[in-house]
Formats: sequence, structure tokens, C-alpha cells
Amino acid sequence: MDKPMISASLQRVRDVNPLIHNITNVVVTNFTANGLLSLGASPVMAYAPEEVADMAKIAGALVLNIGTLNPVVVESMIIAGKTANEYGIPVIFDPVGAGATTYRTETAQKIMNEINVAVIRGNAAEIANVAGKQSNIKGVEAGNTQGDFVELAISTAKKLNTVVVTTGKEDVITDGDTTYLVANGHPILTKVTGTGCLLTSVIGAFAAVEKDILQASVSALTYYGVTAEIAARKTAEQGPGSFQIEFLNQLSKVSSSDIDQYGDVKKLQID
Ligand code: ATP
Ligand code: TZP
Ligand code: MG
Ligand code: MG
Repeated sequence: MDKPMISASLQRVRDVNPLIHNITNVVVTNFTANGLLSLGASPVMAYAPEEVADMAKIAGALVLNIGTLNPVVVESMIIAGKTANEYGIPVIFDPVGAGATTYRTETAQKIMNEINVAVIRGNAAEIANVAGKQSNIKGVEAGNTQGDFVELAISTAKKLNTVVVTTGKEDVITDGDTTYLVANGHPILTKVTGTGCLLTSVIGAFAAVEKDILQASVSALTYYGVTAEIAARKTAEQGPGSFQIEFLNQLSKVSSSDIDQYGDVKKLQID
């Protein structure tokens, strides 16, 4: 995948302005809506079991995020997910905190069992736990998960038959056969809550306009990482608060020439 393809996907999101139905957590709701707006997508949050089917079927993508789950929200996720599957709408899943509690781990596994998920995006510990490999997780943060993240992502993609995105210092994006590494981003992203959750919704926006889900995911990750680098540079003298605002600004500004200049994406050759 070359950088012009990534820029073309970004331009398509901005042209199409896809509706993204998010069933997400209470921590990141506002940040996610603002981030999607800045990108050029159209966010909606709708959680009631009575309405999620109606909303999911008109969306370009459905994002399920278990960050602050409860039984009603889980019921809504299953209804919305099944509706999205019926209408051929991509479902993007963020298993926030999988492994931290039995309820989260079991809910993540229920979603993977009952819904056809197009992309699962999490930190390495979350992905390992969804794949049934126990990995320590501190609340919602990966902590010091060790191991071969490329192998973890590939084996999980094969096992769950989905695109897997494992994020951290470097991001791994794979469908089990073809694997990309994105080395953009900035450590200050870890000091603003919801940057992982917003990323999952941004993948949803790219998946809404791009049939090739692997390409959509690589494009979203590269765009997001380049945006963070530019925002971090502009707020280098300040802290996470200024970065958060500048990151929202830059989500609307990043251009194809920024992606061309700063994008650090490569296809892995695996024997
Ligand atoms: P966690 O709760 O463990 O922080 P998360 O769900 O917030 O997980 P991250 O892995 O932090 O998700 O990924 C969110 C974004 O931050 C991604 O774009 C990722 O590339 C970026 N990122 C995370 N850590 C770093 C880092 N050390 N250096 C550069 N970018 C990073
Ligand atoms: N607690 C439950 S959900 C949530 C927290 C702090 C937000 C997690 O956001 P992210 O994107 O994983 O940092
Ligand atoms: Mg993070
Ligand atoms: Mg997260």
C-alpha cells in the first residue's frame, strides 16, 4: 500500500462524511464525537436497546467499545452488531480492559462469538486476552506487556478471522496473511484518555468508505499517527491539555503532503 492510497482514503472520508454509530464508554464520548467531526465524519452515539437497530442500519460503520459496560449496553451492542452484520455494515470493536475483569473478558468473547467483527483494535494486553491468552493488564492500560506483538496480532487475526490492530509504540495491522507496521504516533498520546478509543472510531470512519478493510485500517493508523506527531511538535513546550486541543485541530488539517512526508508505514515480509 502506498502513501497516495492512504491520502485517497482520507480524502474519501472527508468527501463522504460517513455516519459513524458509536456505542462507546462514558469517559471518551465527547472526545470521540469531536475527533470524528474534525476528521470529517459524522458521529452519533445511540445506546438504548429500543433504537440501536434503527441507527446501526443507516450508519457507515458501527463501533463497539466496552470501556464502561453494563448489561443493558451489552444487550444493545449485540442487537446493533447483528443488525450491522445483516446490512453489511462494518463493525469495529475496541475490547477496552479485556483481561482486567472476568466480566470484560467474557463480554469481549461474547461479542466476538455472536457478531462478525471486521476490525478489532486494542493494546497488546487486550488483544491477547480476547484471543484467550492471559496477559496482565492494569485497568484499561497495557502496562508492560511483553512478547512478539506481530506474532500475537497475526495469530489472533487467523483465530478470530478478522483484521487485528495492536497499538503501542509501533502499530501492527494484519488480516493474518498480510501485515503492516506503522511507526508514527507520539508517547504523549498515552497521557490523554481516549486516544485509543477515538482511534478505533477513526478506523470505523475509514472502513465506512473503503471496501478493503485492511487498507482502511492501515490508512487510519497512518493518518492518526502523523496527526499526533504534528500536534506534539506544535505543543512541545506545553503538556497533555494543549496537545489534546491541538490534536483535535490537526485531525481536520492533516494533508496528503503531510502523510507523504511523515508517514512511516511498511509491509512486513514474513517467511
Ligand atoms: P492504553 O490504554 O494501553 O494506552 P489505548 O487503547 O489507549 O491503550 P494505545 O496503544 O495507547 O491505545 O494507542 C493509541 C494511539 O497511541 C495509537 O495511535 C498508538 O500508535 C499511539 N501510541 C501509544 N503509545 C505510543 C508510544 N509509546 N509512542 C508513539 N505512539 C504511541
Ligand atoms: N476507564 C474506562 S474506559 C476509559 C477509562 C479510563 C477510557 C480508556 O480510553 P483509552 O482510549 O483506552 O485510553
Ligand atoms: Mg493509550
Ligand atoms: Mg483503549
